[in-house]
Amino acid sequence: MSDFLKVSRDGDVAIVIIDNPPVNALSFHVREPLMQALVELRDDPSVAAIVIACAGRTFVAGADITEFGKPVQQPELRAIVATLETIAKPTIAAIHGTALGGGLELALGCHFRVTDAGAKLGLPEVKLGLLPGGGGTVRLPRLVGALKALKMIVSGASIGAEEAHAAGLVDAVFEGDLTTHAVNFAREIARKGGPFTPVRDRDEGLKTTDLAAFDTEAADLAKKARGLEAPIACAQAVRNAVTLHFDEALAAERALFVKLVASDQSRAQRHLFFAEREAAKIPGKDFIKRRIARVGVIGAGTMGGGIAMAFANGGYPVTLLETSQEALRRGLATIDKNYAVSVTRGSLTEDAKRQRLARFTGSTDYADLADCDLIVEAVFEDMTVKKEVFGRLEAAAKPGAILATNTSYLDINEIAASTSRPQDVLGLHFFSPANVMKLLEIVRAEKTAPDALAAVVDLARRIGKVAVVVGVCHGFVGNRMLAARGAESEALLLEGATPRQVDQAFTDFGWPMGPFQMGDLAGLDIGWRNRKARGQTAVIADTLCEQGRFGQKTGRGYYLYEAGARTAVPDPEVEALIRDKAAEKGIALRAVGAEEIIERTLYPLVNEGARILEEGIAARASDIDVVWVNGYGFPVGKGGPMFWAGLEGAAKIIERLEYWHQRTGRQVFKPAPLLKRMAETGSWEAGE
Ligand code: T1G
Repeated sequence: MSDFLKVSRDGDVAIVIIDNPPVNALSFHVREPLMQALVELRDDPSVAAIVIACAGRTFVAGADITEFGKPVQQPELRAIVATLETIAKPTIAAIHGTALGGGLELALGCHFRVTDAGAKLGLPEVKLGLLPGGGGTVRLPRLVGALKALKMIVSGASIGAEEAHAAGLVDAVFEGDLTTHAVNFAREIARKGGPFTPVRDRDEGLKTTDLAAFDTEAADLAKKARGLEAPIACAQAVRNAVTLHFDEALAAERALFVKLVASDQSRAQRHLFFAEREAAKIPGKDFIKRRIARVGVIGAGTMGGGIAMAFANGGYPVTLLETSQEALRRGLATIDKNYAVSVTRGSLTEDAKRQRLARFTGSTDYADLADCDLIVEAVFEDMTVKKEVFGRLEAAAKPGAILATNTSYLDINEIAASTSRPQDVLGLHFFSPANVMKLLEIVRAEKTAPDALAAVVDLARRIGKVAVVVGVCHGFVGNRMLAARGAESEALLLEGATPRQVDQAFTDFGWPMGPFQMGDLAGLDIGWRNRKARGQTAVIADTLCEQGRFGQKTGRGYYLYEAGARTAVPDPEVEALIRDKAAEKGIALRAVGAEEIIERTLYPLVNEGARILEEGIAARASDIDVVWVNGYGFPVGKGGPMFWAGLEGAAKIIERLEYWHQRTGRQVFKPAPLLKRMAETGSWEAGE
């Protein structure tokens, strides 16, 4: 036996319990005793059936991701599954919590799978830049059919117990004590007698395959891969399950897995998996997090309404405060409409909509915030207005309530200092639409209390947000770096790049869209208002706004948008405007290539990230990657700007930054000292 695996007996049924907290990953110290136990139980004539279950909160959540990139230690999962399929007596996987990746593949090595009602099953390897490497691509289609397997494996999405049962992946779903049910199921199966067919020899799911329909679906999925290799490999492996003999398909899966696991894309996506979890950890001693049971939101506009929905969607009662009944009515009507759209789209049931709406209480009286544990203001982005709100808040909010501002740019230390309770003040920078976007920048002000910070970090995870703790500076991490990325936008246009060429360079890099298309989507008037407030100008963007060209919402911005459509069509008028402005400035137009576009946008992005790290605004380089992947669409296959800098080569980035700095004199190109140290040490961590 081992500390990570126990075998017990219930009569002639053997029960193998894996116990490897926190998620029962199939680490080497689990695989070794598991293999040994399976061989012994297989050869033990007193054992009529074998149940594999897990202790703790979940069934096996996959291979141990921390082992990738290190020498493989036998036995591998594949060998364990192959051994399982040499067992003639019935083998049953008893699944609670999640059976993911290698965990589901282990279960697919069993003759039967039984679950409790809350179980979720999936093969999410594609999210790590991988494919199921333990036989999942060849066994899953045999049970659920090639098309469903294709969708599950390429999306990495899990399915619930009932859906899995209906699809033939699960043989029974039990209420109550799962292990007891599993043992009874095993005993009954054994009593009825075999032979028991291993999944590898079952093909009911393959017989119904329409290969043409499969290829059509696979082609559609490939279009969404945006340069990622894993989704393509996943589809190929599932297709092999249909067209090749089992062993050939299994060997092909292995070859594809070995290639992917060594790829930069998978290293990048595995980096992000752990980076997201690190970002939510607050250094320092353990403290008792403040309790948050009820949330108040001030302002029911676009941001306030979205923030209120984010909390209601996470199960929290929300008091939504506005200045008038009419403003409150409008805000609540928008929320109701948003939920109605989700119901129409099928992503929300009517019942869930009712439950969520029931969590809202509207008010125009600050006194109604007195029972809130967290209050988030999302009022007009103006310091005077914010201070007025906090002045009223500190009187209305109960002692210990956390007072959060959703400001994107304003100085939160100044807001906190305007109150008598700065220890309760912090920033919750949501990204619009706040009920959809995953990223939440949690801004720690100078005097923010650790127990308040820990409470909102914990709350963020509970409402499905990806939390990153950042420090106070103009634009915090994301928007400050966004400014650096866009600093050369106008210069690139005036020197000869068209909006389409710049955007194409970005989409070829793997971004969902480029900066000009993004500007048209968000609305060019937002940036215009910010520039005017700060006394800044941008000759092309300002001129477009002066002409009422705000982007999609006005049908034209940098691009033209046919009535109501979202397709960006290059606009000759804009290109003529750019040429005219360049001529006015005496700038000779020239061809600007994609490489130059990337050097003048993404290298400054990395450089500003290095400055942010130097200043301690972000605690880790990986936190910056989490911000950019979850808040701005940085391609996951490149791991975020700071991880990508390692792939690109810090020395090369410095060399090009120095070239552009010398050529333009602009500060955005002046290499940060930490970037130079990264080039020397290969690490962003100070002192490494
Ligand atoms: N390996 C190693 N550590 C893991 C892990 C894993 N598979 N899954 C989670 N952890 C750690 C995680 O880093 C965190 O550590 C702690 O467990 C709690 O996780 C051969 C090749 C299961 C839904 O992709 O989706 O199998 O921060 O904070 O929110 O074909 O963890 O506490 O130190 O996420 O309750 C495929 C990944 C692997 C599933 C639970 N499996 N995990 O969520 O907790 S590749 C996956 C998750 C594979 C085979 C292939 C989630 C969860 P720490 P958590 P959670």
